[in-house]
Amino acid sequence: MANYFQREIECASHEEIRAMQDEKLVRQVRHVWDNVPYYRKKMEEKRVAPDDIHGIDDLYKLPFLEKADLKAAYPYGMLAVPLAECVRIHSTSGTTGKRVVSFYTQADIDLWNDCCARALVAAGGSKDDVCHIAYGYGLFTGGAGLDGGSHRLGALTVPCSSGNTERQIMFIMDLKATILCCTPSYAAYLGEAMKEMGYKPDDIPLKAGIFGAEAWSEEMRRDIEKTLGIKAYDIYGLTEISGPGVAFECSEQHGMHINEDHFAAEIIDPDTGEVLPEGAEGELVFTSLDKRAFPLLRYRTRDICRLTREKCSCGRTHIRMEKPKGRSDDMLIIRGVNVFPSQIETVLLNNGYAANYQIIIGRVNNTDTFEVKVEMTPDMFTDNVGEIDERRKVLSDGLKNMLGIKAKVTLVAPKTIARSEGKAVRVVDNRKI
Ligand code: DLL
Repeated sequence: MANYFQREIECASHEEIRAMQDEKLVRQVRHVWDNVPYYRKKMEEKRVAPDDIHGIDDLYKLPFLEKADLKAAYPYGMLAVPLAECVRIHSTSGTTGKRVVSFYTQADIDLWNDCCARALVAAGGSKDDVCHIAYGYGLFTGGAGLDGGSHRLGALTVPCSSGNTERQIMFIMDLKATILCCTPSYAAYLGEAMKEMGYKPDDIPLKAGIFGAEAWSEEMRRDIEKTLGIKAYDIYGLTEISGPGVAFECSEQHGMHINEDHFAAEIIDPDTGEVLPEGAEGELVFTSLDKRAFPLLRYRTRDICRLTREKCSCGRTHIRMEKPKGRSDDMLIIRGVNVFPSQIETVLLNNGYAANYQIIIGRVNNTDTFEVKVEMTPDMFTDNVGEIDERRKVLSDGLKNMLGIKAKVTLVAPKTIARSEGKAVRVVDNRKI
């Protein structure tokens, strides 16, 4: 029997959800028009006014927002309420230029906490759990988001934040943590460290993990589930739209339910902006229906995925998004071929490697060089050159089959590629174009 945090909303009929979205969108467009001159100007340029928006079917009439808009409006240009009503900011982990700053009223925080509580309940969580949070706390939304959800549930929250792996493991074991929240790459690293310390999956008290903030493959899920002895659930979100909990996986582990009462989702063709039908692959676009301080309409996420309304046996009716297969702006173009890091990861994990790898791209004589550097696992580590050559060939063939282009495969000793406590750094692009 499935548990829900807010059954009346999570299991509402499609008609009920639409009616909710219709009403909220009309209100939200008016709120933005009245309070955000930057977006009002964009609407005027597109010759659309609040009176043209009667419900969710009119969403396509509204202009898109992109990261460039948020940078242009930095820091206060997208704020839709007086500063005195805001109680918090968070910020994205951008590495260049100004970061995006997102604002929250207390009501915005409350609805975000509800979304994260829904995710925890969908992963089997309740007030009886000990929820160990190893997402970073601070400007990043991971720590604060799951922390809020765990409090909302009444679980015992362990706000460990990221870093200090030994201390993390000590608290997980001593406090008998049952739910682990962190990035999938850090979960894999924790699993590896615990295995080395001699812990077997049965010794580890964890039963579930809520992992997101970066793309991860099904193979990586299976690996983490095996080493930690847990069920691993995906969670998705972005700072601009609130943070983690925009969508989350249920017991079916087959796509993430989008919290449709708060966020309307569309899939568009990233080149033309045209809205694509359900089931088509394209760029995910979100409209925030309830947020008051930072209410983004038609925000282009750059994440590439599909949506489905197929019935889910967990009983939730909210539309599901598949695992994003990458970002359109993370997509690498190598010798003219589109390559997503997740495709490379699938080949590695299918061949028995862990997800410890780096993709190194360069350019020599106007031709791209493409190297995949992979750690051997301790079991496969050897100095027998023939054996290493054979392994390299198998991987190289697998990558060629998956991507259609040839990569130079370099096998390195276990633990020689730097680990990350937050989002993993997988790509080193040395091309100066
Ligand atoms: O990563 C929020 C978050 C924290 C989500 C903790 C889940 C757990 P940002 O730093 O703004 O926010 O990065 C957002 O990360 O557009 C995706 O490209 C990527 N991303 C987030 N979750 C997933 C996921 C947080 N489950 C960007 N799978 C998004 C794949 C993800 N990519």
